[in-house]
Amino acid sequence: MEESSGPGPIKKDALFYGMILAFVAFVLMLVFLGYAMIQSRASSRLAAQLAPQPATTVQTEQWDYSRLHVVKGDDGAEMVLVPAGPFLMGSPPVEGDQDEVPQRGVYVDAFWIDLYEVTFRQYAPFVSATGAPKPVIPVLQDDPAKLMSPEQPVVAVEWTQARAYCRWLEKRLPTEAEWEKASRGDRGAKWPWGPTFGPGLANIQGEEDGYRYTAPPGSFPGGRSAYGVYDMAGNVAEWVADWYDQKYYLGAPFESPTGPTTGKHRVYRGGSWNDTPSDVRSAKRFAAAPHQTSAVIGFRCAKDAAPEKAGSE
Ligand SMILES: [Ca+2]
Repeated sequence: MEESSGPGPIKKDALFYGMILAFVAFVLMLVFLGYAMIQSRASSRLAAQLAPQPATTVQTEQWDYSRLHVVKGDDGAEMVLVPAGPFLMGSPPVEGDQDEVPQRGVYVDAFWIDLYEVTFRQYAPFVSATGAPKPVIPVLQDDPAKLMSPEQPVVAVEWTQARAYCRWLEKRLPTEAEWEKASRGDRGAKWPWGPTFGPGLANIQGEEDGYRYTAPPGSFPGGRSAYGVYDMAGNVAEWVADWYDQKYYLGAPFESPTGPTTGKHRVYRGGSWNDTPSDVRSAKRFAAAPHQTSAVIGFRCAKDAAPEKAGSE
């Protein structure tokens, strides 16, 4: 290359073409840079599409369990305190069934509730001590023994016997409102863990979750409720204290409702190992005759928490 700067003997043409060349090179560089940017964006988009999708469609609330108040009773069952206060009960019309409307704010006094569903192992001493009938699964197109090992949740218990079991332990069945609050927290979450259903959060219909029938309570830690309660969705549906009335929410009290004073059916909640995601929603209501027994219905117990004692037990 010849000297390219300064006036002098260089021909004007050479200077002119040199400038043109430099300009063209500059433009080419810009074009190349632009192309490279577009390419890299496209490839990163492609990479994002091809990357395995983590369960981003399932929203869970990441509940904070650091301040849970859990005690273990004489029966060995852990109970958690659900503090007094309001929660959203029922569903907006588009989200749930007719018996779940209207959705409303309901105040519930503080109460304790079992962290886990009652198991066959826990239920057996009650049968021995009181002469209560042994659970017998009425209908199952398989060997009932598959549901009846000691670590599995007890099923095939009449409502009356479930209540008697809780009373035997100086507890009681939770009310329908208490049960729903313990399951969905105070902000009306659709499922115990949050607003969308996802795999691995509850034992429902099908074996994809690892269980054809019941799972030992506590097998789905990702599906705990805001109060740390296990298996409120699926596994076994659970008897609660209230009589069932399809229209109860239309006129029910807003403070610690205890259900209609009479009825034909008792409420059970939570859905079971034989239900769909929609039927294991926290607001979903089921009803059955109190003497009915079923391979899908079990229960857990609750207990009053006197306000002055709530922090000291
Ligand atoms: Ca299942």
